[in-house]
Amino acid sequence: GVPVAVVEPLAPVKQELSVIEKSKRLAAWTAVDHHIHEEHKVIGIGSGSTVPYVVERIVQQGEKLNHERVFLPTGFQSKELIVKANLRLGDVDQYPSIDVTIDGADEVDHDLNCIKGGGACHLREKVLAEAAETWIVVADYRKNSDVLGTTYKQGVPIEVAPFAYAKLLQNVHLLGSENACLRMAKGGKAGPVVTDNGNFVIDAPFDEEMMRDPHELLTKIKMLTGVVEVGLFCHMAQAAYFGNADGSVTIK
Ligand code: ABF
Repeated sequence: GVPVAVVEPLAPVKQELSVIEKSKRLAAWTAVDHHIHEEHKVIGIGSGSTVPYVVERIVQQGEKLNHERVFLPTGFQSKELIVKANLRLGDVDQYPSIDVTIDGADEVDHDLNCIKGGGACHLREKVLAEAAETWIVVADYRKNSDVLGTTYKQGVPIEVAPFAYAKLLQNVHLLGSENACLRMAKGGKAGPVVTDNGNFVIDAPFDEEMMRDPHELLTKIKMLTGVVEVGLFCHMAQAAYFGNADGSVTIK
Protein backbone atom coordinates (compact mmCIF):
# COMPACT_ATOMS: atom_id res chain seq x y z
CA GLY A 1 0.00 0.00 0.00
CA VAL A 2 0.85 3.64 -0.09
CA PRO A 3 2.98 4.72 2.87
CA VAL A 4 1.17 7.20 5.09
CA ALA A 5 3.23 9.90 6.71
CA VAL A 6 2.61 10.22 10.40
CA VAL A 7 2.48 13.92 11.17
CA GLU A 8 3.23 15.06 14.70
CA PRO A 9 0.72 17.60 16.00
CA LEU A 10 2.21 21.10 15.87
CA ALA A 11 1.09 22.06 19.36
CA PRO A 12 0.69 19.74 22.35
CA VAL A 13 -2.93 18.87 23.05
CA LYS A 14 -4.19 21.09 25.85
CA GLN A 15 -4.36 19.15 29.13
CA GLU A 16 -7.82 18.74 30.64
CA LEU A 17 -8.16 20.53 33.95
CA SER A 18 -8.37 18.23 36.97
CA VAL A 19 -11.52 18.19 39.09
CA ILE A 20 -9.83 20.35 41.73
CA GLU A 21 -8.67 22.89 39.16
CA LYS A 22 -12.15 23.02 37.63
CA SER A 23 -13.59 23.63 41.10
CA LYS A 24 -11.20 26.49 41.69
CA ARG A 25 -12.01 28.04 38.34
CA LEU A 26 -15.72 27.71 38.94
CA ALA A 27 -15.47 29.46 42.31
CA ALA A 28 -13.27 32.21 40.90
CA TRP A 29 -15.35 32.87 37.79
CA THR A 30 -18.61 32.93 39.73
CA ALA A 31 -17.22 35.32 42.34
CA VAL A 32 -15.93 37.68 39.65
CA ASP A 33 -19.27 37.56 37.82
CA HIS A 34 -21.15 38.33 41.06
CA HIS A 35 -18.89 40.98 42.55
CA ILE A 36 -16.71 42.74 39.99
CA HIS A 37 -18.84 45.14 38.00
CA GLU A 38 -18.36 48.10 35.71
CA GLU A 39 -18.34 50.64 38.55
CA HIS A 40 -15.49 48.88 40.36
CA LYS A 41 -12.24 50.63 39.56
CA VAL A 42 -9.84 49.62 42.36
CA ILE A 43 -9.51 45.88 42.73
CA GLY A 44 -7.42 43.82 45.15
CA ILE A 45 -5.95 40.58 43.83
CA GLY A 46 -5.13 37.93 46.45
CA SER A 47 -2.73 35.00 46.47
CA GLY A 48 -2.81 31.25 46.05
CA SER A 49 -3.77 28.71 43.42
CA THR A 50 -7.37 29.89 42.85
CA VAL A 51 -6.49 33.49 42.16
CA PRO A 52 -5.09 32.97 38.62
CA TYR A 53 -8.65 32.07 37.61
CA VAL A 54 -9.88 35.33 39.16
CA VAL A 55 -7.48 37.25 36.94
CA GLU A 56 -8.43 35.09 33.96
CA ARG A 57 -12.11 36.02 34.37
CA ILE A 58 -11.36 39.70 34.92
CA VAL A 59 -9.35 39.75 31.67
CA GLN A 60 -12.38 38.25 29.92
CA GLN A 61 -14.42 41.29 30.98
CA GLY A 62 -12.47 43.11 28.29
CA GLU A 63 -9.92 45.84 27.80
CA LYS A 64 -12.50 48.58 27.77
CA LEU A 65 -13.45 47.97 31.41
CA ASN A 66 -9.98 47.04 32.59
CA HIS A 67 -8.38 50.09 31.03
CA GLU A 68 -10.12 52.21 33.67
CA ARG A 69 -9.14 49.99 36.59
CA VAL A 70 -6.15 49.58 38.84
CA PHE A 71 -5.19 46.26 40.45
CA LEU A 72 -3.44 45.93 43.80
CA PRO A 73 -1.49 42.75 44.65
CA THR A 74 -1.18 40.95 47.99
CA GLY A 75 2.31 39.70 47.18
CA PHE A 76 4.87 38.69 44.59
CA GLN A 77 2.66 36.07 42.94
CA SER A 78 -0.32 38.35 42.40
CA LYS A 79 1.94 41.16 41.22
CA GLU A 80 3.24 38.83 38.51
CA LEU A 81 -0.31 37.80 37.59
CA ILE A 82 -1.39 41.41 37.20
CA VAL A 83 1.64 42.39 35.14
CA LYS A 84 1.48 39.32 32.88
CA ALA A 85 -2.22 39.94 32.20
CA ASN A 86 -1.34 43.49 31.09
CA LEU A 87 -3.51 44.99 33.82
CA ARG A 88 -2.56 48.25 35.51
CA LEU A 89 -0.60 47.66 38.70
CA GLY A 90 -1.01 49.87 41.76
CA ASP A 91 -0.39 49.55 45.46
CA VAL A 92 -2.48 49.97 48.55
CA ASP A 93 -0.42 52.98 49.67
CA GLN A 94 -1.62 54.81 46.54
CA TYR A 95 -5.17 53.43 46.72
CA PRO A 96 -6.12 52.83 50.36
CA SER A 97 -9.82 52.46 49.50
CA ILE A 98 -10.46 49.34 47.46
CA ASP A 99 -13.79 48.50 45.84
CA VAL A 100 -13.46 44.70 45.87
CA THR A 101 -10.71 42.29 46.89
CA ILE A 102 -10.95 38.62 45.94
CA ASP A 103 -8.60 36.20 47.67
CA GLY A 104 -8.06 32.50 48.40
CA ALA A 105 -7.95 30.82 51.81
CA ASP A 106 -6.58 27.75 53.49
CA GLU A 107 -9.86 27.02 55.28
CA VAL A 108 -13.19 28.76 55.87
CA ASP A 109 -15.55 27.95 58.76
CA HIS A 110 -19.36 28.12 59.04
CA ASP A 111 -19.14 31.78 60.07
CA LEU A 112 -16.82 32.86 57.21
CA ASN A 113 -13.80 33.04 59.50
CA CYS A 114 -10.68 31.98 57.61
CA ILE A 115 -7.25 30.56 58.13
CA LYS A 116 -4.91 32.26 55.69
CA GLY A 117 -1.16 32.45 55.41
CA GLY A 118 -0.25 29.00 54.14
CA GLY A 119 1.44 30.99 51.40
CA ALA A 120 2.98 33.43 53.93
CA CYS A 121 1.20 36.46 52.42
CA HIS A 122 -1.36 37.06 55.16
CA LEU A 123 -0.13 40.47 56.34
CA ARG A 124 -0.67 42.06 52.94
CA GLU A 125 -3.76 39.96 52.40
CA LYS A 126 -5.29 41.31 55.60
CA VAL A 127 -4.45 44.90 54.71
CA LEU A 128 -6.11 44.48 51.31
CA ALA A 129 -9.09 42.70 52.90
CA GLU A 130 -9.61 45.45 55.46
CA ALA A 131 -9.17 48.20 52.89
CA ALA A 132 -11.84 46.70 50.66
CA GLU A 133 -15.48 47.64 50.77
CA THR A 134 -16.20 44.06 49.73
CA TRP A 135 -13.93 41.13 50.54
CA ILE A 136 -14.69 37.82 48.85
CA VAL A 137 -13.04 34.43 49.37
CA VAL A 138 -12.72 31.81 46.62
CA ALA A 139 -11.59 28.20 46.97
CA ASP A 140 -12.29 24.62 46.03
CA TYR A 141 -14.61 22.42 48.12
CA ARG A 142 -11.76 21.04 50.27
CA LYS A 143 -11.43 24.38 52.08
CA ASN A 144 -15.08 24.51 53.17
CA SER A 145 -15.37 23.39 56.79
CA ASP A 146 -17.27 23.92 60.00
CA VAL A 147 -14.46 24.50 62.49
CA LEU A 148 -11.07 25.92 61.49
CA GLY A 149 -8.20 23.46 61.81
CA THR A 150 -10.30 20.51 60.61
CA THR A 151 -8.83 20.37 57.12
CA TYR A 152 -5.86 22.74 57.36
CA LYS A 153 -3.71 20.97 59.93
CA GLN A 154 -0.49 22.99 59.81
CA GLY A 155 -1.77 25.45 62.39
CA VAL A 156 -2.39 29.17 62.54
CA PRO A 157 0.22 31.06 60.50
CA ILE A 158 1.77 33.88 62.52
CA GLU A 159 4.09 36.40 60.85
CA VAL A 160 6.71 37.54 63.35
CA ALA A 161 9.66 39.89 63.60
CA PRO A 162 12.69 37.61 63.02
CA PHE A 163 14.62 38.53 66.17
CA ALA A 164 11.59 37.78 68.36
CA TYR A 165 10.81 34.31 67.02
CA ALA A 166 12.35 32.20 69.82
CA LYS A 167 10.53 34.12 72.55
CA LEU A 168 7.33 34.00 70.54
CA LEU A 169 7.59 30.23 70.15
CA GLN A 170 7.66 30.01 73.97
CA ASN A 171 4.74 32.41 74.31
CA VAL A 172 2.63 30.67 71.67
CA HIS A 173 3.38 27.41 73.45
CA LEU A 174 2.08 28.95 76.69
CA LEU A 175 -1.11 29.96 74.86
CA GLY A 176 -1.71 26.27 74.18
CA SER A 177 0.11 25.37 70.96
CA GLU A 178 2.59 22.71 72.03
CA ASN A 179 3.67 21.91 68.49
CA ALA A 180 4.19 25.45 67.24
CA CYS A 181 7.23 25.66 65.00
CA LEU A 182 9.15 28.05 62.81
CA ARG A 183 8.25 27.52 59.14
CA MET A 184 11.30 26.36 57.22
CA ALA A 185 11.90 26.73 53.49
CA LYS A 186 11.78 23.41 51.65
CA GLY A 187 15.01 21.69 50.74
CA GLY A 188 18.46 21.22 52.31
CA LYS A 189 19.83 24.03 54.42
CA ALA A 190 17.38 26.57 53.10
CA GLY A 191 16.63 28.17 56.50
CA PRO A 192 13.42 29.84 57.65
CA VAL A 193 10.75 31.02 55.22
CA VAL A 194 11.08 34.81 54.82
CA THR A 195 7.92 36.72 53.90
CA ASP A 196 7.64 39.51 51.31
CA ASN A 197 8.06 41.84 54.31
CA GLY A 198 11.29 40.26 55.55
CA ASN A 199 9.68 38.46 58.49
CA PHE A 200 9.49 34.84 59.69
CA VAL A 201 6.37 32.64 60.06
CA ILE A 202 5.42 30.47 63.02
CA ASP A 203 2.82 27.74 62.41
CA ALA A 204 0.83 27.16 65.58
CA PRO A 205 -1.71 24.32 65.78
CA PHE A 206 -4.36 24.74 68.52
CA ASP A 207 -6.94 22.23 69.72
CA GLU A 208 -10.51 22.23 68.48
CA GLU A 209 -11.86 23.99 71.54
CA MET A 210 -9.62 27.00 70.93
CA MET A 211 -10.29 26.97 67.19
CA ARG A 212 -14.01 27.16 67.85
CA ASP A 213 -13.53 30.78 68.89
CA PRO A 214 -11.05 32.10 66.33
CA HIS A 215 -11.68 35.73 67.23
CA GLU A 216 -10.70 35.17 70.86
CA LEU A 217 -7.60 33.27 69.75
CA LEU A 218 -6.69 35.98 67.26
CA THR A 219 -6.89 38.63 69.98
CA LYS A 220 -4.63 36.64 72.30
CA ILE A 221 -1.97 35.95 69.67
CA LYS A 222 -2.02 39.50 68.35
CA MET A 223 -1.24 40.84 71.83
CA LEU A 224 2.12 39.04 71.90
CA THR A 225 4.98 41.45 71.31
CA GLY A 226 6.79 40.74 68.06
CA VAL A 227 3.72 39.41 66.26
CA VAL A 228 3.25 41.28 63.00
CA GLU A 229 0.02 39.61 61.82
CA VAL A 230 -2.03 36.50 62.45
CA GLY A 231 -3.52 34.33 59.71
CA LEU A 232 -6.97 34.31 61.30
CA PHE A 233 -9.39 36.51 59.36
CA CYS A 234 -12.50 36.92 61.50
CA HIS A 235 -15.76 38.55 60.44
CA MET A 236 -14.16 40.00 57.34
CA ALA A 237 -15.62 38.12 54.38
CA GLN A 238 -18.92 39.15 52.85
CA ALA A 239 -19.10 35.81 51.05
CA ALA A 240 -17.11 32.68 50.27
CA TYR A 241 -17.40 30.75 46.99
CA PHE A 242 -16.47 27.08 46.82
CA GLY A 243 -16.36 25.20 43.55
CA ASN A 244 -17.64 21.62 43.97
CA ALA A 245 -16.56 18.47 42.16
CA ASP A 246 -20.03 18.06 40.59
CA GLY A 247 -19.80 21.44 38.88
CA SER A 248 -21.96 23.33 41.37
CA VAL A 249 -20.89 26.27 43.53
CA THR A 250 -21.51 26.58 47.25
CA ILE A 251 -21.85 30.19 48.38
CA LYS A 252 -21.78 31.00 52.05
C1 ABF B 1 -3.63 32.62 49.96
O1 ABF B 1 -3.20 31.47 49.33
C2 ABF B 1 -3.40 32.35 51.35
O2 ABF B 1 -3.86 33.10 52.36
C3 ABF B 1 -3.61 30.93 51.51
O3 ABF B 1 -2.61 30.57 52.38
C4 ABF B 1 -3.35 30.38 50.18
C5 ABF B 1 -4.34 29.45 49.63
O4 ABF B 1 -3.80 29.01 48.47
P1 ABF B 1 -4.09 27.69 47.76
O5 ABF B 1 -5.36 27.94 47.03
O6 ABF B 1 -2.95 27.55 46.86
O7 ABF B 1 -4.18 26.61 48.79
O8 ABF B 1 -4.92 32.92 49.64
